[in-house]
Amino acid sequence: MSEKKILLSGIQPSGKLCIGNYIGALKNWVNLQDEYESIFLVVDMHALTVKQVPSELRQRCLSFVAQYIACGIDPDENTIVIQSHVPQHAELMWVLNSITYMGELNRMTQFKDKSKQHNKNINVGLFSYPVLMAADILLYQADVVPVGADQKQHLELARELAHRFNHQYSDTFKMPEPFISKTGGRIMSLQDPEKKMSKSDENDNNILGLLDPSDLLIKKIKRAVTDSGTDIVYDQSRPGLANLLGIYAKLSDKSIDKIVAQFEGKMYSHFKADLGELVVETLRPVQEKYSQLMDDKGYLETVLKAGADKSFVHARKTLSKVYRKVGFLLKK
Ligand code: ATP
Ligand code: LTN
Repeated sequence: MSEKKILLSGIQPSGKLCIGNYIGALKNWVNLQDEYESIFLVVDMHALTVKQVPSELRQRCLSFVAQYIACGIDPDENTIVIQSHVPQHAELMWVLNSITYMGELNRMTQFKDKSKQHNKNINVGLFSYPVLMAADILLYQADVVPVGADQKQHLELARELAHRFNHQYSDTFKMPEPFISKTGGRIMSLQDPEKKMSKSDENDNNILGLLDPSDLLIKKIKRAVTDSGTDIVYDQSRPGLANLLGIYAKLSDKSIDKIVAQFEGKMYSHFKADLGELVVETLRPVQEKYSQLMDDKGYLETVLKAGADKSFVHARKTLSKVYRKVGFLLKK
């Protein structure tokens, strides 16, 4: 194994990847990938917690892999893996289920939100979702986990379970650290800037999709909710404008102050037109690379085969240690 620390993160193949996922997660993955031994998951088992059309789920998994690579993840230097290809995720989850309290899962805000959103399908998977996420992380002894701010509570549970297991048996799991950007950790919906931008949002006008055509991206930004003010300043009580400024800052790598100075005396329409251009220019190379990759499914399958083989080695090692510690009789 290399000397580098381990980075691990994942995204559910539900909905369509959006600029929130890009800024909150993918962009950080790309920036950090060389510093760590990195594992990027497509968490298809998590996606099952809300209703999926099987053929679409299958296609979306491959499409997400292509989008990871198109955004700049280097599959030769890092591991890209589909969660269901490595059975140890589910196996470790079962062990962790037995040291997780109902009360801990009941407090999870994502569970509360998703239960409201899918009130006809509040299944056990939705409830124990954070335990599977803890298994993803602990299975690979991850040191750092780059995610958006909405995942902070889940990360805290993963740390708590690592600590609990280590204390109850003996030192087994590394303590994972969250990596959440101070700005851009929570990109908000375009039409409803009080709620987070979410790739499964039913209203497509709320999100900027990574694969949306340029004219649609520009149109959505033009129509994004702002307020009746005229000056371009950063003010949390003006959430629509603050969100657009945040997106501008993250994509241009400029500070908010610098952007505010740049647009002093200009109108919203001017700022939105510039932001539209910035988003389109950022996504153009991603979309080009994506089309090339989707024309070569054989290549994507090779990446996934290598990813599964490599992950399996890490996963088997941790799981057999866990099975031994909890007292399972080992198969000879
Ligand atoms: P869904 O709507 O399908 O539940 P989602 O958009 O919330 O999905 P996830 O798969 O839950 O996306 O998250 C993938 C990654 O993107 C996570 O690291 C998450 O924290 C990050 N992320 C999701 N939404 C945002 C957002 N609005 N701002 C910043 N980061 C985000
Ligand atoms: N729950 C995460 C996705 C996820 C994840 C992980 C993120 C599943 N397993 C492991 C980091 C590490 C979400 O973004 N909804």
